[in-house]
Amino acid sequence: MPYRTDGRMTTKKKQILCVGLVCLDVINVVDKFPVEDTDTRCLSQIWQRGGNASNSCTVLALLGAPCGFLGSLAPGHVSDFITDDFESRDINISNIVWQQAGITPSACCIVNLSSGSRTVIVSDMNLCDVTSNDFRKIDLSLYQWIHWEGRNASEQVAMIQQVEQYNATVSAELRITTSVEIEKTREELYQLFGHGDFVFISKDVARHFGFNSASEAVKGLYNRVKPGAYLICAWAEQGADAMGPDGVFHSNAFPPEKLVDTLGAGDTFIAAVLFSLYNGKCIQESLIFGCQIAGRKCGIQGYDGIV
Ligand SMILES: Nc1ncnc2c1ncn2[C@@H]1O[C@H](COP(=O)(O)OP(=O)(O)OP(=O)(O)O)[C@@H](O)[C@H]1O
Ligand SMILES: *[C@@H]1O[C@H](CO)[C@@H](O)[C@H](O)[C@H]1NC(C)=O
Ligand SMILES: *[C@@H]1O[C@H](CO)[C@@H](O)[C@H](O)[C@H]1NC(C)=O
Ligand SMILES: *[C@@H]1O[C@H](CO)[C@@H](O)[C@H](O)[C@H]1NC(C)=O
Ligand SMILES: *[C@@H]1O[C@H](CO)[C@@H](O)[C@H](O)[C@H]1NC(C)=O
Ligand SMILES: CC(=O)N[C@H]1CO[C@H](CO)[C@@H](O)[C@@H]1O
Repeated sequence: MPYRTDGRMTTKKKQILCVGLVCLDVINVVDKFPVEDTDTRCLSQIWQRGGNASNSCTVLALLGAPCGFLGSLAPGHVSDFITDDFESRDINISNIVWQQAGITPSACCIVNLSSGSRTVIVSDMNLCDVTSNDFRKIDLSLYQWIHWEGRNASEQVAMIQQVEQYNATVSAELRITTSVEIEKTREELYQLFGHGDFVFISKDVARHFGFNSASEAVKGLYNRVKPGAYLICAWAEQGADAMGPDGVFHSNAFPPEKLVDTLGAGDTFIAAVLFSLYNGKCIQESLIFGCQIAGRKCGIQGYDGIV
């Protein structure tokens, strides 16, 4: 690979595409939870582009990877804010699917600074997800890696199968690596275990299957992934574990001096692991990098400052 001495590539690397949800998060920080039917002054109120795949794109872009987002939006003020924010971070949104019906999802979040509790109200998400037909329009030759946030799983499996077919028609170095995240404990999502070269699961999913640590979970669920794949599970302050054909791996967490904001720590972890693997690093090194960047994120508000 033609690296320059400053570590940058002389030839443009292909993009990483993240497929999933984008929404608006309106975050209100208060020093104590408001009483119903009263006016309260908040400590801060910020609009933030949210959604798991969307957050992972932010982190990939900050780390310096060319990346794109694929998801649905409905035209309007909320989507204007969202597309401006994507563009300000150099995230390629040329594949966004504009839906005629439904509204762009948004969430109103009240953070009680005294207790750290988060109360979230989510708007009715009647917006259609991206389908495998939408995916068919994408020029796969632009991508080196595609990541799916598990949502409309049967459609997503059909997308991954398109990638498989594409892989079969190109030479080895042009093939696309795939990864999936199974975050919610929904039966439908579990079909995603069998797809993807890298499968990320959450604590919730691990617990749902009766496992009480990341290491138990990756060992116990490894029989569900496809041959040769890696299964990865993050576990907040306990770090993260992985299992692959070459064994089991662990990284401790890297706690910040002061916990400031853990919202999106999981998305940061996934993005940092992908970034490291995308750059040819091994799984052990990538787990450590993921925990380092995610730990740094927990010490700051939002994402600016993780690199
Ligand atoms: N309290 C913490 N201290 C240190 N590191 C943390 C902490 N919480 C999360 N991390 C880091 O973030 C990674 C991802 O953690 P995990 O997915 O469990 O976070 P989460 O709290 O569920 O985040 P999210 O808000 O995205 O759901 C962990 O592997 C760890 O490296
Ligand atoms: C963004 O992605 C599209 C394909 O969806 C591609 O044609 C375009 O060149 C990309 N833009 C940049 C700046 O890389
Ligand atoms: C907010 O935090 C305060 C202080 O810890 C606590 O007394 C209160 O119950 C919390 N309110 C909610 C709704 O979590
Ligand atoms: C998920 O895909 C199915 C088709 O497989 C479709 O009927 C359904 O409406 C989709 N759900 C969403 C939320 O888009
Ligand atoms: C595409 O090819 C890569 C490289 O051989 C392989 O790792 C991956 O599993 C393939 N992806 C799919 C979806 O078949
Ligand atoms: C919209 C959505 O599914 N958001 C989820 C992103 O991931 C975190 C945990 O990592 C969940 O708590 C969110 O609900």
